[in-house]
Amino acid sequence: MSEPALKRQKRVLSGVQPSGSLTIGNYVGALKQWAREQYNFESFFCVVDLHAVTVPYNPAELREKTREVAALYLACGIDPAVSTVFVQSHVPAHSELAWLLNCITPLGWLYRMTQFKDKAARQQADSVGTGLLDYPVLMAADILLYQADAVPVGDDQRQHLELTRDIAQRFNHLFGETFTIPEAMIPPAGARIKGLDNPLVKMSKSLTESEYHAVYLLDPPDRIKKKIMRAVTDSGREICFSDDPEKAGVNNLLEIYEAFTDQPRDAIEAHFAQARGYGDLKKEVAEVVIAALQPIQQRYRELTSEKGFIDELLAQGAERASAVAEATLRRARENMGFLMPPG
Ligand code: ATP
Ligand code: LTN
Repeated sequence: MSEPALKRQKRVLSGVQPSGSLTIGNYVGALKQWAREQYNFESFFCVVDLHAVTVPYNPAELREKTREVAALYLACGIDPAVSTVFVQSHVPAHSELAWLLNCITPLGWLYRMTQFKDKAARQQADSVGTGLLDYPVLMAADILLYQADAVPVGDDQRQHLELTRDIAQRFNHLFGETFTIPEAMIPPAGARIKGLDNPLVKMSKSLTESEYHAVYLLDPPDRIKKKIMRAVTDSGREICFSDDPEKAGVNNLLEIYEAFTDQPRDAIEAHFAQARGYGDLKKEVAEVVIAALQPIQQRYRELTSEKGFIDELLAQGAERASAVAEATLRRARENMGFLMPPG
């Protein structure tokens, strides 16, 4: 009797762009669930540096932020003995699969992407790079190379995940079963944190001039407090979750509190029912954020004090990631009809 086929553990893959300093939005929308899910899935977490060059950037800053983001993955609880942590550009299969997928992705699918429309609108029309339009195809390559079953991301990435599924299905239909169709894994709380200075827009690490827009993971406690105390709210006093755009500021503070404390909404509303006003809410939100970031910052300092540690870890990660990525790329090339090199 033949052995039953070994069932492989389900996989996740996700990434963050080294396009600025990581915010609490990146933490609760992405990293916090990565750290939790790494024990349930075989996990791959990459620093997506090839994505960060799709808008104007500074090369020295890119290098610095790439290391910083990798160190923050670990500081936020990603265990390199459990998960594979690597830099996207260290695994050339990402760029190569992106080219193959480009050739089966209709342009119309890309022009529809809201992130493209938003980011393109911020630049002079004649200087928007082709890479910005092509961004989601590279993201699809990141995910499909690892045959990921689930992709833990914030709510803003839903559309890109749908596109990844469409591309995978089209490829499988044209060339035979090649890729796993991945699911988005969006956290129940904290998937859509808004700017503190403008609660109608997403909190972003790179698209702002205001120093009161975002709390960064490496902000010292007094800055965190100052930013949260200055968060835009309304002139009312009622502290409850709400979809009303007028109440978006208070709702955002409550969602931050929810994501950091993991408490149910009714318990949070009951807790704040006695508050004297928004000042009390802000003070408590600042306290929970500061308390959660303190150990992350401590660990970040330890990890980065050892020179070369992060680079060494990224080298090992790239090797592990390459083995998986190369196998998928080979299958994709073969199925597409490329003559395989001898040997
Ligand atoms: P940029 O401003 O450079 O476009 P970003 O801050 O949106 O970047 P990304 O690198 O694009 O960050 O995203 C990394 C991860 O963090 C993604 O999973 C994304 O969904 C999540 N994320 C980003 N911003 C938020 C937010 N405000 N709330 C929840 N999740 C977020
Ligand atoms: N587009 C993503 C970043 C990203 C990503 C990925 C996320 C690039 N490749 C693969 C998950 C899986 C964003 O968050 N802006």
